[in-house]
Amino acid sequence: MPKNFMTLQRHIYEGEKRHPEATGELSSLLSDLSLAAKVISLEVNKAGLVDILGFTGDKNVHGEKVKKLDVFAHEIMIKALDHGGHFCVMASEEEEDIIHIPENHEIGKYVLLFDPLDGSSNIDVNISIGTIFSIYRRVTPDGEPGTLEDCLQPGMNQVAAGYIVYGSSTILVYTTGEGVHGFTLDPAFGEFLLSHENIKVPAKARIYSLNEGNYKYWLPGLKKYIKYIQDADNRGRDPYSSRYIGSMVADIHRNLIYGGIFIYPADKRNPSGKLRLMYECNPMAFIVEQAGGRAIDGKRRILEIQPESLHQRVPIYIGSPEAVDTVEKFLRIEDEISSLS
Ligand code: P6P
Repeated sequence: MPKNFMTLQRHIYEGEKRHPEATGELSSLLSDLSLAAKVISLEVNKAGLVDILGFTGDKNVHGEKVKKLDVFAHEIMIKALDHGGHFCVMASEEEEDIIHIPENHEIGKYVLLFDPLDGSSNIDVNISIGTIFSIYRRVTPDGEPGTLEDCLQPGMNQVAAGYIVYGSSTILVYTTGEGVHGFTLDPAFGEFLLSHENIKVPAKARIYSLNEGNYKYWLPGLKKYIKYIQDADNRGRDPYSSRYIGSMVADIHRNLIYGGIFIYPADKRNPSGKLRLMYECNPMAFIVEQAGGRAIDGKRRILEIQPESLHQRVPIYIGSPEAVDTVEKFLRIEDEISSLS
């Protein structure tokens, strides 16, 4: 039996009670999100059993056309969230354009951006994957359908953000700007129970996470930083451990708990990196900052970037504050050197 039987719903509700002006709407929409998470978790965890492969075209044991799991997760998120009257508009990694609320549904005051299943290429080899969500208050007049302007807000405007990691257990981690809290799904009765209260990322990193296969494309500042952290002698302490499973949510979740830095850098091939600002980097940056960490694109705080397009990519260096401070120095020195040449 868990030590304190605090469910996600009760935790959100108690958080809102501390704000007399709260309408309870955020509690309700986060509860709807947790329902979507339970359904996706069920599907992800049985994918290997009922032939739900990573690619379309196959039929499962019921003879139904198999959807890619990320398409399935995308559809579940919309079905669970488009009729609660909370949102005026949505945006998904799986959809090029913004997603309007159906005409016969009430239009709400919030905006939802999400990556329904990040890292889904890992599902066929049983590596943890995740859902990421980011929530804003709308900036256009209430009652009207939401617009792209409602979506393209800087990350500092987020009112809530979170992720669900489908791994050895299913964990939902969220923040509404009052700390970061983690809930583990008890499949026995389908409740998310508080398991990680007020998560704080260790100031010092023990782990560094990036794809070292891209070494030849890295810029000089990053090469020097990685060499520096690998060379333990100059720091009088044990070298870092390298951990990278190619699933952003799982890599950042581990580093959040143990202390570490996750990097998807700008490099010679991808000057804007690979990861998406609106529904990957912004929500993870809000969470990590709320846990005492830092998140930059190499020069700027991720949360201060003014978005230009829905699916824009940004480089990201995120995690333990001391590690991000150090890599920032290496990048800045290199910038200064290259500006002199
Ligand atoms: P690479 C998964 O495809 C993803 O979007 C992130 O979850 C992950 O961190 C990154 O891409 C891995 O990319 O180029 O190292 O395989």
